[in-house]
Amino acid sequence: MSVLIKNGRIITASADTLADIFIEGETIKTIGKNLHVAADEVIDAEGMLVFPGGIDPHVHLEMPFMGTFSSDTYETGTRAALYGGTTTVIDFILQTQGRSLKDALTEWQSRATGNAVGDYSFHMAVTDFNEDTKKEIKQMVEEEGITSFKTFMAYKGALMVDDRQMVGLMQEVKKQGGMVTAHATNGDMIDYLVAKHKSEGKLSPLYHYLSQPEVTEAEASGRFAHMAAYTGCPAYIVHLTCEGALNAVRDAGKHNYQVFAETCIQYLLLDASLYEQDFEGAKWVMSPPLRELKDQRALWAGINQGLLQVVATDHCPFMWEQKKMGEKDFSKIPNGHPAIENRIELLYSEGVAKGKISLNKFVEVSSTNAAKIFGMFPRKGTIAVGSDADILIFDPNAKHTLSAKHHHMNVDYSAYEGWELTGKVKTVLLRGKVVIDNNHCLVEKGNGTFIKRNKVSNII
Ligand code: DUC
Ligand code: ZN
Ligand code: ZN
Ligand code: ZN
Repeated sequence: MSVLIKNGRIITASADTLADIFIEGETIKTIGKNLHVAADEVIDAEGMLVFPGGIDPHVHLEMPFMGTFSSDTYETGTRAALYGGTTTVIDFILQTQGRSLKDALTEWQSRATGNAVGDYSFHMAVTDFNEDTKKEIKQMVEEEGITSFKTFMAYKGALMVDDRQMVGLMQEVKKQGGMVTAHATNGDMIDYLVAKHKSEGKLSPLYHYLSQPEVTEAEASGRFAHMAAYTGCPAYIVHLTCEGALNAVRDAGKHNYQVFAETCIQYLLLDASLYEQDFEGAKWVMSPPLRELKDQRALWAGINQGLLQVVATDHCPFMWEQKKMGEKDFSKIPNGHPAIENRIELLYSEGVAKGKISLNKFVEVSSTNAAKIFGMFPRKGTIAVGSDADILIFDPNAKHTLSAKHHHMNVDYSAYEGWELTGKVKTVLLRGKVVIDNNHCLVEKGNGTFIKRNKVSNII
């Protein structure tokens, strides 16, 4: 099977070229002007932008969490990702305390294998680092292609690791050529504030926000960055939301150490005023919570200064009925919001079309940097000869409105209901196959494959 994409404006992290792309099988064969080659399928991309397929390195599909499961399965979640121009996602395996990493991997494989529609990979969340787990790190890196290890510095009792475990994990992961990532918030401080608010009868979603003030994230981000610098372990902060945490990343640079960091689309676009309504605010109850306008400004600046390399989603959807588990107590609202399908279009519309980031930066933070940081480059994350033909053909002028009425995520509300966007996904190719065309999905579950990742390098 061969495909020729003609006349598109190809944007990568470093180039902007009018050219044709010839694809044979799953990979890109030739890129050049006015290619005269016979192809089974010809796509005219005149007037369109042609991007590498999006990579969302932070999603939670069918995740057991807070007494329930996030509502998108591998099938619905990766399909919705494709509709939104994201061809590869990285999900999180959660080790249960007392269980092996291998056991957890087997559980996640049973949910993903044969069900994913788009490509996927796994991070391993280590929640219990001990002598047994330590021995498994090498196997994960060398045999399973799982090279990033996630830690939670909050959610004490279920997921949180203490600093003793963190430093031990960092030393081992560095030795094996991997990366440690962190949900960097101070779990003890948060637990104290949650208990205090509850004892005062303050139970609405607003108190979820007020229990996780900026300092809880700034402090933990700084602590994590210092432990990374001390151990020399490649490190990455997930879902960074605020100016204080950004300054912790900046501070690492002052110690001549680079800590990679990701923000998520919601922290760039939404703010904490959404919690000032009754239970409706539960739609945006996530951890860390939405912040202030000054934090949004800091995050856009952080992207342009290269301090934040990735814009992900932390996609972790729950049905409204599930959110209602916390109707009488904010601490029981399952944390998370749906965005896997909306990330690319939101970032283009609110970032590129509104002049906040360049087209090249858009590609960097939506695809290329995640591929580089997490060991998938140049197979994924760029448009180049030999790379997987994961391609997003995007109409920069199409206007449309986001709504739960027509999204494809398995969740009954939209966190962006009624948002009017400029720029829309038109056609998506995954490994050379057209998977989305004008809002139709052309492939079934089982189309997605697991992507083994390489050891992590410290260069991007
Ligand atoms: N935060 C969320 O909002 N959901 C999933 C896990 C997390 O850390
Ligand atoms: Zn998190
Ligand atoms: Zn310092
Ligand atoms: Zn998460």
